[in-house]
Amino acid sequence: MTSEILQLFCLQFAVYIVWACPAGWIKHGPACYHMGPEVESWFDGMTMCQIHGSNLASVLNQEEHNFIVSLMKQYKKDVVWLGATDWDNEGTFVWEPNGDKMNYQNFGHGEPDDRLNQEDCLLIDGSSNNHHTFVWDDRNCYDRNYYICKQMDDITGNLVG
Ligand SMILES: [Ca+2]
Ligand SMILES: [Ca+2]
Repeated sequence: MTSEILQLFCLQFAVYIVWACPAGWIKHGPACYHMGPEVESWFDGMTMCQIHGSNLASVLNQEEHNFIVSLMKQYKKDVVWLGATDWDNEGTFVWEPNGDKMNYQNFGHGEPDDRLNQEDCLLIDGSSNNHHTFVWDDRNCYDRNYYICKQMDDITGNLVG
């Protein structure tokens, strides 16, 4: 084995053994997820995630959406804040805190509707008492809902996001 290959092997092994999710977090793909145990405003949810080295979760594709929905079902949390707002530009949701553009969306029919001109924060709504079945909706950021944090694997440079 050349030293180059050996180095690569060691690096991969180091990444493998070092990267584990904190206790209480669930590993999926390149990230760790944690369902907030209490309802919070969007702001307080984001703060709690950040205190724990993460952000409110971004959802980058259908597979990740499906995974988070599976966690919502598992933990019996019908309505869960995600990490996006249209605070900067009404009607254009971006992933916070970096303002990353959305390349994937899964809004329910008629959403986002900015109801009463007061809905700037994103959640997944799985409530059984309306027409929303695990699709995205904008809500008042001060509403209190469950929330999900997402911590990226920082070893490969995808730092917290
Ligand atoms: Ca809005
Ligand atoms: Ca709405």
